[in-house]
Amino acid sequence: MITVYSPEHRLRDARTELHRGELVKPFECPERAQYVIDRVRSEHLGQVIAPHTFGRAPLLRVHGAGYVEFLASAWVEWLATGARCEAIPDCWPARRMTQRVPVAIAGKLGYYAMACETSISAGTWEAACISADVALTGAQQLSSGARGAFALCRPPGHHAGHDLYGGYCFLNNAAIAAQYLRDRGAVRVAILDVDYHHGNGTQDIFYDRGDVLVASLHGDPATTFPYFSGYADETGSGTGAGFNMNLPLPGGTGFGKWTEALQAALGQISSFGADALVVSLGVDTFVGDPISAFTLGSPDFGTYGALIGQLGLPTLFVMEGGYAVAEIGLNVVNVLCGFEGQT
Ligand code: SP5
Ligand code: ZN
Repeated sequence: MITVYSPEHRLRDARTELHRGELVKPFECPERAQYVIDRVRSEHLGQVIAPHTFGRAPLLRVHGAGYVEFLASAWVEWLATGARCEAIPDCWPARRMTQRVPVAIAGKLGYYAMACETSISAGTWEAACISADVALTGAQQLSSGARGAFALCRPPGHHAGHDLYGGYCFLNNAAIAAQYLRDRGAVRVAILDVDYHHGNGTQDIFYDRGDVLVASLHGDPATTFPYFSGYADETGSGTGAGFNMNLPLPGGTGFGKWTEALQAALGQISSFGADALVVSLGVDTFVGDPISAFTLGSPDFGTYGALIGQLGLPTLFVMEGGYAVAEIGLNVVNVLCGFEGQT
């Protein structure tokens, strides 16, 4: 399987993440992608290629123009205020307040943020664009007939909505890739999100659409980030009614119960009649993950990769979360090898 990778993911290297009231070194760090690419190479998964440059048009197919402008200029506008540290919002459009977009950068941060653990730093926008290019180059591989491809995206994307950033995400790489596949002739595309956290951004982008099925397995939002999205009764609206599937699971969920939920999602994807599958591949379901609460073991990742492979669909794997850094490469490559039938 071809892997798409750019070392320029390192441009996203924030110093701060708000965690339990403290500013700590971010869990979503450059070492993550380094461990994954090292494992891809040591296991001889296949060729590693650099991304092509697609520009803004494919981003604007799923994100708002004002939001993209905001991301592109946020760091420069933040520095111009005299700020000396990274950009973190401190005021939000909460219940009964106006949803007008402020002019000042401090206000825009609150308007566009769905969570404030994610600091905006020098190079964040450049890295986010390259990460989207990685996903798009992977999608292009499927359009050219590949059965599988791996987009080693960093920063991740599934928490980024139409006009929302947060959860370490800025541009929704999986959504951008799925829309690209639609625009290149796929009639129906399914997105399977196996990251520990609910893919609220992906759900947001496709919630009223029947041409892209979104199915997500995740920690119960009653107790788990992103808290305000991911309940089972969120099933889609309008022409999208019935095309959003949430499978929230309790803390402590192990591979048995997790696999039952996966089978339900795979059944839905199968009856949907997808032409292509995009997998939002977060491996923060791993037992050793520092911010998550499922208990999958490393061999389980290979087992479920094989189950995904049994769908027989052209499949693009898009890297999302996973913060047990030393094991991230093993767990990701296990999924990909399982998919290819090499366990
Ligand atoms: C892409 C992705 O996986 N994003 C995750 C963003 C999670 N950010 C907030 C995490 C809050 C963690 N709470 C820690 C509880 C520790 N027991
Ligand atoms: Zn996650």
